[in-house]
Amino acid sequence: MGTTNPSGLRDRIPHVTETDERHRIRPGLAALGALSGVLTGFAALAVAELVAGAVRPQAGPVVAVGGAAIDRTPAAVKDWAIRNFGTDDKLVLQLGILAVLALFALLLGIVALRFRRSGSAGVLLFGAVGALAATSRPDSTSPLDALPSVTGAVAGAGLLYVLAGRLTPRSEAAPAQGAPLSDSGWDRRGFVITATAAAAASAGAGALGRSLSGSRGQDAVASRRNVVLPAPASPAAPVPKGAGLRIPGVSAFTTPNSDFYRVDTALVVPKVDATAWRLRIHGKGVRRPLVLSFDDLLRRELIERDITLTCVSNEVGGPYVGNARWTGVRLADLLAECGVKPPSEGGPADQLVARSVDGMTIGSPVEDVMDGRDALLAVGMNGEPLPFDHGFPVRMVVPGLYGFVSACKWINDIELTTFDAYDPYWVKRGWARRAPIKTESRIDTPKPFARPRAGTVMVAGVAWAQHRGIDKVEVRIDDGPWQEARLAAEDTRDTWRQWSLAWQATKGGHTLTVRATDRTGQVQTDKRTRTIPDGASGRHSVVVTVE
Ligand SMILES: Nc1nc2c(c(=O)[nH]1)N[C@H]1C(S)=C(S)[C@@H](COP(=O)(O)O)O[C@H]1N2
Ligand SMILES: [Mo]
Repeated sequence: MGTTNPSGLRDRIPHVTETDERHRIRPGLAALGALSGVLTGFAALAVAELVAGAVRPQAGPVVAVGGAAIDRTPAAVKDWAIRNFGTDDKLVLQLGILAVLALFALLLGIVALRFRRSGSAGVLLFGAVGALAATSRPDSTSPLDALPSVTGAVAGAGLLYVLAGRLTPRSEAAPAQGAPLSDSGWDRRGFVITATAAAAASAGAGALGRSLSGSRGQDAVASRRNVVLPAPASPAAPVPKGAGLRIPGVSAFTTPNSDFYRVDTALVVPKVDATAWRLRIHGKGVRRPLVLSFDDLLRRELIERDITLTCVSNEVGGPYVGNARWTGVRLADLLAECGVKPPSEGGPADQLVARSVDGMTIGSPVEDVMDGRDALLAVGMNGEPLPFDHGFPVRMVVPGLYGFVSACKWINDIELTTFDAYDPYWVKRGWARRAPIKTESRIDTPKPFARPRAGTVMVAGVAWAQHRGIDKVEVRIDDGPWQEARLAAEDTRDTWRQWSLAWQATKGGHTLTVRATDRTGQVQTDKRTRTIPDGASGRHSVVVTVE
């Protein structure tokens, strides 16, 4: 056979100029190389998915690399993604990762035509990246998390090696043909068989992996189904009849769980088995550290409260705010039992850091949590156990604080520390250490660029200033005077409040602007700020054309 290099070609010296016809890759062949590459990528991901289904769904390369990407995304980009893709941001990210992978796989497939081993080595390199990402995720507890990426890459590398072999001339000892890297001389039948078999096997492996991943959460699903929430010792008063104005287009007063906004960094929603769940409370000034089971929590006195949650990434006029009836344990009581004192009573810890099963860390002021407000370890949302998306089995909810400094989902650890000693996840990424919710209001109807008929037009929406309460809402048409809106009945000062104004609309273009005043007398500022670092401020305006 003479001396052949790994690609099955005669010794080839890279710096020799490419005038030699033998070394040109015909477009048709390049396309087949690209196809091998894409098949390789597909096979590698499918095998990785299958192994991840057996090991841990979160250890799959796309989820792991996606998670690592989310953690490294600058605050401004994350905000941009939330703004433009909303809750689809995660889907967009994963599609982006797949697109990049497909592109590189395609290139590796072409490279492998000439440098067979390099092509396979490239695949292994991608596997190494996936393995590194998987094992360095905060929720990774075992080096086994590298397995999906490693096995996937090995399978892919092998497949590419074989496919590239089929595409290169079977025998270099046929010099009479000049053996160009062309459509001739390759193992057409072998390629088609291998490629088809690989594609079919990959599809099967991928599907099996998916169903394995899907069925892995069964214990958690069963544990959620078995939860019976005890009646709260301190139920919430019924929502006042007048709290919902029943004006079409205005958000429901109580947001149904299925409509509740979701913001988190989890590409795979953690499925926690409540029967195995434990919460640890420890740290500075904790005289009696505690480990609680889910049943321990349910046996305690439960309270039920309406609390409106808001995300710091909510733009003025944005959708990331929702109101639910939460059931849970009063966090301050639990902390007091552990011997924790707030800073105002000489306690050494001023920051409570909540950790979740997926490695999120969220820091809240101990003073706020213990100042008498209804800070909860919530187990129920609108009368049912927390949905998985919203933190099953247990999450925190603190009235008056943005979610990123209070509302840890899938919580499993509470550490008392100081703001000086520790910066949690979002703070490390440029967000504020402390972030009370800003007084805000939103016009829900009419919608921007609506074309209502001249006459009476209902302008209505919601306003919130959690834990201070809404005192007044005013609407301005164009540059006219501020007109006081009718306020719906208040549920509690921890909830949002609906408002409406019957506007005598005249033909033409108009700008509607709203502002709220909270119970401290603070008027919603017209000073526009970005969401970073501690929440957007400014006033919501809607432009309409009256016909
Ligand atoms: N474990 C975990 N908890 C989390 C987050 C997260 O990314 N991971 N995001 C927080 C943020 S920024 C907000 S606004 C609320 C949103 O809660 P929701 O998704 O139930 O609406 O959850 C908070 N709790
Ligand atoms: Mo948030």
